[in-house]
Amino acid sequence: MELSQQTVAKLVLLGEMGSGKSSLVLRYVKGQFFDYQASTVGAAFLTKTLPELNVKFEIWDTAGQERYHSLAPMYYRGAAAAVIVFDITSADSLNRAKSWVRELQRQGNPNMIMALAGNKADLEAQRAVSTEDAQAYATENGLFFIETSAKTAANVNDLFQEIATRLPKAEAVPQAPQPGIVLSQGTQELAPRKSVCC
Ligand SMILES: Nc1nc2c(ncn2[C@@H]2O[C@H](COP(=O)(O)OP(=O)(O)OP(=O)(O)O)[C@@H](O)[C@H]2O)c(=O)[nH]1
Ligand SMILES: [Mg+2]
Repeated sequence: MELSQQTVAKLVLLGEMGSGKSSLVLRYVKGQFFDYQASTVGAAFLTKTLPELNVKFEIWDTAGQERYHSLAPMYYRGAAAAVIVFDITSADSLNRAKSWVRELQRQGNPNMIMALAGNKADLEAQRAVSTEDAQAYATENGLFFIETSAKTAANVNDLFQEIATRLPKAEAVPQAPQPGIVLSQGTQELAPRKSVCC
């Protein structure tokens, strides 16, 4: 890939209903926050370009409510990232986040960068998940972890910026061998990978 070529990366937000997925995206893309943010139906699509890193994010903000799930973005196999969001005031929301992580690990996209965002960090008095516990879980599972507040904007830019800086590196790493395919050392896969999906 030419170094000058723009990296277009799909980024999907997953997590329990009300954890703040839409609020994080809205804060990041538009610099806005609403105390009464409408629950997402299906999925919302937004883009954000980072000229300094030559990255364009195509952001899929999914619905936390099961009946509205739109999972298509998860199955994309190119440069991609997933932000799994939980609410630091809800231990249940961390459990839901963990089940999303397991699902993504099962998908096994070697290009996917996964981040765990502990959102609503402004609600320290109601905290139900300790930073240490969430960090330990993230480290065990190879996730990048950060606590955010869509309300105060704390760490919101950093979350997406960190993902953006990891993208080119993720692309440069040789792809993990798929079952049934043996890649000898030093050999590059030249043929485009065929996708069975979308
Ligand atoms: N205090 C505080 N409230 C937040 C924060 N982020 C989101 N909220 C509030 O939490 C509620 C839910 O936020 P949403 O962004 O709609 O959550 P969501 O994950 O998109 O929810 P679904 O679309 O239903 O899956 C809204 O009332 C937001 O104002 C935050 O960082 N701090
Ligand atoms: Mg939403």
